[in-house]
Amino acid sequence: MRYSGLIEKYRDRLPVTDATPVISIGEGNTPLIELVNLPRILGSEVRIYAKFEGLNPTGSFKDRGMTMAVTKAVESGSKAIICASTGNTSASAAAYAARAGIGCFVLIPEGKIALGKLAQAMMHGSTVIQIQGNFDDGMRLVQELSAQMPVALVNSVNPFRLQGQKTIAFEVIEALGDAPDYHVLPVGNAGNISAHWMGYSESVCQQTEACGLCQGQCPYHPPLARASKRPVMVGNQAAGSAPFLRGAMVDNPETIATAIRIGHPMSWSLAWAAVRESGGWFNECSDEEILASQALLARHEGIFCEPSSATGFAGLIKDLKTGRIRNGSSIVCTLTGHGLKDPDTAIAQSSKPHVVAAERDAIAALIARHL
Ligand code: AN7
Repeated sequence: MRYSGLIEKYRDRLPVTDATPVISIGEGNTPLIELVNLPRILGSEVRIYAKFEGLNPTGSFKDRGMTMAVTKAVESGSKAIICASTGNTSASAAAYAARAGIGCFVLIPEGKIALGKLAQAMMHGSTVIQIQGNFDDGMRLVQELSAQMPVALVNSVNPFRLQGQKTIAFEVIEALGDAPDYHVLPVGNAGNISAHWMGYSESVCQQTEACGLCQGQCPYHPPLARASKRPVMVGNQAAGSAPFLRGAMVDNPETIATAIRIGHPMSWSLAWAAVRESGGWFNECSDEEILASQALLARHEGIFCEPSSATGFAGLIKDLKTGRIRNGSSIVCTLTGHGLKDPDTAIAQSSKPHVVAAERDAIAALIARHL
């Protein structure tokens, strides 16, 4: 059957009815790519799978939540949506609003969002409002504005966002046949780690101790996703923007990973619950570590994710080095957004192209030097 988006696929586990007007651009169903070179290069005997969310319609995991949030906004009669964003939410909101034929207002921090994301929000026809403030300022403002005006708030404080995003766990379980031992990912506003945990929690058979993998026969077992356990959740933050490591909100977050430049995460309690209940933890990674891990994925696995996405992998490298994640483990790493979103950061850290005459001999000499 033709794949037509995650709401159709998981409608039995999402808050929709037959009358709900589904707004989809074919999101979800992203590949789970086993890393074939980096475990050896890192000297670890583990299986690492990258869930490459950069292959969603607008290039990030935000589409999973946005298909639900915009669907429900349209169902309830909204004619416009609004969000604050570090970039990806605005790109996704703009695209789904365009698809639905409704208005879209996005508040972004001036000068602090990656070029590709700005291009998307503009191209999809949203009203782009650059604020002289950061994401946390924007978040406060859109909460106030949506309470006063007829615009539906589609940030992850909208519960339908997490409902859509939880489907990533269903897909991982289907691909692996069970939950992995560990699931690592970057954390900014903390909606995604909360949604992952929700998805895993809904997939695990409550009767596992009694019946093992019960093949969907017991009433607790969802029909599509079957897991015997939930993974340990590891959340990773940029060091300059790490409220979960500080144990308190951060007022002036800074990091090259602009998508997670967030100091006052909205899903604070849910994220702590995910980490505590799973026996997990948070890591912080420097900007240098983030860029190095982005380059490792690009150069050794052919996977180009954005810096914020690489933060999850940067944290994983630390945990493998310290032995906190043991040999023999299976690990899923969510790569939240595509590297093409942020060409400036990619170009700045790569070696420059060679400029030569358009002559065979000159090029041949260059190739010979690099063979
Ligand atoms: C690539 O777009 O918050 O912890 O406004 O774009 O669920 O916030 C983006 C967040 C990780 C963090 N990776 O996820 C926004 C925004 C990428 C992101 C995160 C974001 P959450």
